[in-house]
Amino acid sequence: MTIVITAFERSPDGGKGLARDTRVRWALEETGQPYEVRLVSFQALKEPEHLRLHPFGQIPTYEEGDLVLFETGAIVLHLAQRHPGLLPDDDDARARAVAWMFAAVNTVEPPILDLVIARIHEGDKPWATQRLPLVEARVRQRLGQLSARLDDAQWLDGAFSAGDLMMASVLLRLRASGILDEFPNLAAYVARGEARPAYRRAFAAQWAINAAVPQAG
Ligand code: GTB
Repeated sequence: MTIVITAFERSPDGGKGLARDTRVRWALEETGQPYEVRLVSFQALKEPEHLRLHPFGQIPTYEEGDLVLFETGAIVLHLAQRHPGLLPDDDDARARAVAWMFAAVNTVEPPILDLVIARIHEGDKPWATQRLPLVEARVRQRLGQLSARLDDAQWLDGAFSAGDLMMASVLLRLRASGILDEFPNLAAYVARGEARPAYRRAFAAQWAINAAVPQAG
């Protein structure tokens, strides 16, 4: 059954791999699943045809026969449960890998998204200079905790898992801020993720779409 995902027709990041289809592509590559991509414009995201797939009018979506999924955590978990490569065999280790997936999207990603909002979308507000340090402090607190847990390990809990895939994907969004580099073990962790052949294929696939399209101002 052909797997079809959706991605931005024109990603605002110009192909830096920061839009969330990249993590789904990465999981598809890690698990060796061929897939097709349907490109969607910002306008089409909010039209009924897309809203039937994604109630919030976003990318990515995932279609596999009659199964339609949204939310990257759920899509990556689905792939990891159905195919070898992203979850350990041992039940307890599997549960811990899933816990790291949730930690990525539920504990680490929110302050990072706050920072993106504070810098990009609220940067011109009169209160932005007061809020930004508070938001940055919350990001640093989470990264400090994660950095302490990772210590000098390669991955968060033994072998590379869907938990690492999600965590590295979430942390990637921070690189432009410079904050990731304040935590050398986390910067190296993300770089290890990016060096994986599956990530490189995923990145190249989205780059091929976005780098070919002239970006708006
Ligand atoms: N929780 C959902 C998930 O994990 O699947 C969040 C999905 C989501 O935020 N999708 C975004 C979207 O469709 C794209 S990834 N936004 C359009 C809309 O809401 O109307 C977020 C994103 C967008 C752009 C960049 N960038 O340019 O760097 C990075 C990330």
